[in-house]
Amino acid sequence: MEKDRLQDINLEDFKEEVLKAYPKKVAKKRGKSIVYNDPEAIPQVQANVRTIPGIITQRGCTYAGCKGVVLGPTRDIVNITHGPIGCGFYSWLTRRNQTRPDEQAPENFIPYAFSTDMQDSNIVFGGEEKLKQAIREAYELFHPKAIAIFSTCPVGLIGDDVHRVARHMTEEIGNGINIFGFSCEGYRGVSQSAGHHIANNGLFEHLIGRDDSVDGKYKFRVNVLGEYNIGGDAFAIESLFDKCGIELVSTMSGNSTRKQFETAHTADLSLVMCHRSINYVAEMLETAFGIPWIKANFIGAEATAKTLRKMGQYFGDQELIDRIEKVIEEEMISVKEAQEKALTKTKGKLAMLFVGGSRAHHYQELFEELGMATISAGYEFGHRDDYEGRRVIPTIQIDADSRNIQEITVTKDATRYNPRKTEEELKALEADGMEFNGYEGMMAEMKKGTLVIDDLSHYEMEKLIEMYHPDIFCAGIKEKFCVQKMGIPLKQLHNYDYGGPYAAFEGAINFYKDIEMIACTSIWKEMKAPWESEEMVEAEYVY
Ligand code: CFM
Repeated sequence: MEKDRLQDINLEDFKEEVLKAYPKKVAKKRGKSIVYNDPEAIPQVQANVRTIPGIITQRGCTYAGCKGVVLGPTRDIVNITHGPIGCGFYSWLTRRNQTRPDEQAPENFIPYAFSTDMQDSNIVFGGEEKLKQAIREAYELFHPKAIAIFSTCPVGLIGDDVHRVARHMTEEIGNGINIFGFSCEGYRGVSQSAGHHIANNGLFEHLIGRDDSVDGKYKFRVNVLGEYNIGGDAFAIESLFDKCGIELVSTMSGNSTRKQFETAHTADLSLVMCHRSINYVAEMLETAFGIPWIKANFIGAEATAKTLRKMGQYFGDQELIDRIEKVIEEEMISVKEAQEKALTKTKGKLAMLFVGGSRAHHYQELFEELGMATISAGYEFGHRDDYEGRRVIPTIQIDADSRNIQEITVTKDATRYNPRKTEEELKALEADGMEFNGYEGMMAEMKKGTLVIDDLSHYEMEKLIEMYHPDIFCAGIKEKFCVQKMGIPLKQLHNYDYGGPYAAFEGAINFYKDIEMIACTSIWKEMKAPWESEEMVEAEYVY
């Protein structure tokens, strides 16, 4: 019966139907972001452009991408928001990025929200003095090794110079403290994506490559970039690496410390989980220090096995390869057991995923393992390369919004540039099927005819649900209760609601169980929104 349902679905009507409601010009623009996929001849999708005013978007701001996403998960850097209190408050802890202090870095500032709490008078007379005072206060209270300052919209509007304040306070405090600022005003880009880029530049300029010490326990040493330890994902990955005998030098930035950033250049391979938020750092590490990078995915049991095998192949050490195979074999026993149990209920169900800039792709793997079809997916702020693959990068138009972000020039480090593999070794690995510096994007792996929608609007989301009744909708807190009032369960794929980890083998098992519970209960059919069960007075506007 479920199979029939999939065949009955006619996604072809969607685009025309949804665009009808928009004014002509808006419909024309939105139309370019709504495409039908063909993995053989991937169509162009409009992405990373401004949201049309008046449309309710899922997106966040540039400050959120810089402070909340990239620097936020680091535990021993004091992150001060220079701005009104709301910006600091709403970027505080809601993402569920976890951390585990240890002897090397016992400090943990994640539970605190540091803000300059700007008032009207600071807007009129300037806020730099207040910022200096906040830094002094934070230092006196906590004696951190590093302090980062994040600019919110008013900071850019009134012209406070956070970089000058950072330099001034580094000198005033001394003691080897590292203070640096980010010009990541909320409006600086079209979404959080600009904030990622600004944060990546800052990591490189102020942290990466400052400490050459190597004190790991294993000889195979890697970075995992774009892994933010939501719900403990990075913990799951690290314990898996431990079983294989692989050293995690740095996660950027889940459960990270200042030292991890500073020693990242001592690793021999970078694995890129979230391509969108951190591909710039991967490239910089390669250019400056000679560390190759590959796209990795630890979401999904098969994807995890594939990534581990790629690591074995890269290092080319038979002992490591054997150990990896043994770990996969052992882990797969409980994975298969959990998968088979879930499959009896989940098979044939339909999913839609609208999340950020990478998870709408990665989680399709897990749904596939559950026998569920993803009929529609999209990113909030992905770029064309996240959809169509990195090969389209040279054809992406640079617009005024992208020019707003500082471009930094990275060159070979004079003393520490050390190509980890020779040209010949890289070529041989490539001939063996290994892909360096590559990402195929979401669309290459989605079925023909599925709907890909960038920067989904609230109206489009309601239409999707009304027309196709998916069994589960994956998005975030802004969408959650609207969708559930329509009788469809929503799984938050940003903070995982209360669940996780979902990465690696252990995470896959958790996901199977959670999705079986959420998507296969009949309770949602009993759900009646107030407007469905109560009498309503309807009226029309009279102009
Ligand atoms: Fe990367 Fe992320 Fe994501 Fe992202 Fe995010 Fe996130 Fe996300 Mo929310 S860094 S792009 S800016 S994987 S916070 S951990 S879940 S939108 S899909």
